[in-house]
Amino acid sequence: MKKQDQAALLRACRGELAVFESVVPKQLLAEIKGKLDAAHGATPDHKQFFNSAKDILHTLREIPKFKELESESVRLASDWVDNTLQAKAAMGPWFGLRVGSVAEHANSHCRHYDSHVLTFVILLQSADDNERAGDLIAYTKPRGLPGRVGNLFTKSLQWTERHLPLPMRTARTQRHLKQGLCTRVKGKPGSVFIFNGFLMQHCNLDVLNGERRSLIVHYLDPGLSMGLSALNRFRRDFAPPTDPARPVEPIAGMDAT
Ligand SMILES: O=C(O)CCC(=O)C(=O)O
Ligand SMILES: [Fe+2]
Repeated sequence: MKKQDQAALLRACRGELAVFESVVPKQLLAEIKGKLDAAHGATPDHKQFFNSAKDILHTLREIPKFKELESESVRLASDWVDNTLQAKAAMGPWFGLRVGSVAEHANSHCRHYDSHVLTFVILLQSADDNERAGDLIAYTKPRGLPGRVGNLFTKSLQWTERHLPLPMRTARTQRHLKQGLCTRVKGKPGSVFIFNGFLMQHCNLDVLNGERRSLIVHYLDPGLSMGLSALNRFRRDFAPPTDPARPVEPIAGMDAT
């Protein structure tokens, strides 16, 4: 791996955002889109669509650059857990497809920390509008290490914010952008964003037109959220409301294609 990529991954472990452009080739993006469109149309609950996450992850692992980024960041993030949290973390990965659209405002401008130490966001498709395209908003200053109680307290505050009306959540994001507290990460389809979501607060803009699709992969859950993570994630993005289980794949399968 290139020195500069490794340095970016190391900084990501400490709470910065690492962006890798053009990881997924255009041709493959088009193939994935074709499959996802068909899966989306298959049933009204879009179950087949959401169940495609695992296949997509496996397809991405056939890209040498993706595989390298995945194994190196998992290695570095595991070291970070050992040295900094001094806790045992469940490896995962947990994965799911996230869709941002004009019909999905409940998930927009919802600031949060992930319960996991390592998050991959693979942008599969951008929304049409330039201004309100569901872009990732990344807060620039990582938080200090919270204890279990502090973590739960923050989570419940953020949970409360989710229930504020969208205009209030939007105004807050706009204010924070103006104050330079966060940055807007546009990315293009094929970009991969890697970060320590346990330290780096983030959210997404709303979408005015079209659909933004991302594959989210979380690794390393130190168990500091006492099950709230499962609830959050389930409600937020990880499955259609009828599906109670989040997809889990053992780490032993990581290199399997
Ligand atoms: O789709 C994205 O850009 C990020 C989604 C996210 O933060 C999450 O699912 O935890
Ligand atoms: Fe997140």
